Parts: sequence; structure tokens; C-alpha cells
Amino acid sequence: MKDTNLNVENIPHHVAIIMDGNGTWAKKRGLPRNLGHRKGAKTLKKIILFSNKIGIKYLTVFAFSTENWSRPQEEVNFLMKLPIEFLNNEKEILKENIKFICIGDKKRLPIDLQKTIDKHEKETTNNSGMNLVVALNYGGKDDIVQAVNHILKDGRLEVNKEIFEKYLYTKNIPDVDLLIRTSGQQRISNFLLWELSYSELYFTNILWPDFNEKQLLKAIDSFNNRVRRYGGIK
Ligand code: V0D
Repeated sequence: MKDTNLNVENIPHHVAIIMDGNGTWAKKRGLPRNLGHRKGAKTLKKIILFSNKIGIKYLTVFAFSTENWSRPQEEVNFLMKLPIEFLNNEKEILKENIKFICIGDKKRLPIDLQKTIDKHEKETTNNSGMNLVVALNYGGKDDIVQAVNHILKDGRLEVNKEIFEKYLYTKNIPDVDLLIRTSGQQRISNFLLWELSYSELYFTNILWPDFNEKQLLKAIDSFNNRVRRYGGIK
């Protein structure tokens, strides 16, 4: 990888990515969709290591949405095996002082996957490098509703933003600075809703398996060239 020396003086604190286009990538090559997902996992590994290297503190990736259960059973089964394959194959990531956090409704995931996730979250809880947040069986609306139900169970009659946030899966995770979506669609698709209020949104036609370090720097460069007004005048 050469030519990665764009303007990187101001690295966003929290970058979130919708890793779209794996199926399209495979179809274009006459390959099964699952091979697109596997190639997507290779891209994810590269982007995790590079993000950590350039000083991104939070990287959140949308791996599996609450809507993805409606995909063909064979594809869902394959996807459910990917995280364990990923963690077994990509040991380099585990040497990098990265902290793993999973957001989403874990109770609906296969039990072996739940256990693997719990183990990695526990083992990396004191790591001080980048926080890698993986959204698994996650939905933005789903998170808000589970937060409300949790608040009601706690017997609260009123909350404010600060208290409300403590009930979200993303508690203690700062708001997103830059959201990247690959593969041309310009939608949020029930990803982080609360946390994207003031985020810069960056869309690229590049398919996720073709995304690379240079593309990430391009997105960050675009982020750096935008005026962030937070609703005020500047
Ligand atoms: C497929 C592109 C890593 C998006 C990336 C179950 C679609 C590759 C994980 C992963 C997926 C999950 C948890 C964890 C560590 C890694 C992953 C899924 C899909 C959904 F603790 N890649 N990956 N999970 N793909």
C-alpha cells in the first residue's frame, strides 16, 4: 500500500462503517455470495489494523442487522460462523491491544458465538488501544426500544439525554464523527440512530471487498474539509 499520505492531521475519534457490497462483489465475478462475505472479512481485518495504526479510537462496524435474519438460511448459517473464523484466523488483531465490544441483541445468536464474544470482550476489557465495536443482531430502533423497556423496569418516571444514553447498547461509547457506507446506497438502514445525530456522512460506490486504506484516508480527508456546525453558525 503506497500513496496513503493524504491529509491525516485530524483523525476522527469515532468512525462507523456500513460494509455493504459483498454480495454484489461476488455476483460480478460469478462467485457464491459467501465468498464475497469472506473477502469482506479480509478487508475488515486490513481496515481494523490500519484504523488502529492511524489513531482512530472507536471503529464501529455493522456486521449483522436485525433485518438480516430474512436472508436465505444458508447465508445466515455462513454469516453466523464468520466471527469465530475471523477471530481464529486474524490473530494479528488480538496482539494489537484492541478492545472488543459487541452491540446488539446477543441472546438470539448461536450459543457458541455468544460464548466466544463474551470471552473476547472479557479478555480485552483492559486494553487501551482502539475500541472495535461490532454490531451483531443490531438495529437502531431495536436499541431505543430495549432502552425504554429497561428504563420502565427500573421504575423511572422521567429521563434526560444523559440518563437515556446509559441504557443504550452504546453506553460509554461517544457519538459517531464519521459514517462511511460503501456500495452506493445512501441510507442509514437502521444502523446507529441516536449516535449519528451530528455525524458527517460519507458514501462511496466502492464495494466493501474493494475498500482499502487509501479509501479510508479519502473519507477522512473529506471529513476534514467539511465545516462542522452542530446546528450553530460558524
Ligand atoms: C460479513 C463484511 C467479522 C460484512 C465483513 C455475523 C459481512 C465480514 C465479523 C466479526 C462479517 C463479528 C464479531 C466478532 C469478530 C468479527 C463478522 C459478521 C459478518 C456477521 F467478534 N466479519 N464479519 N460478523 N462479515
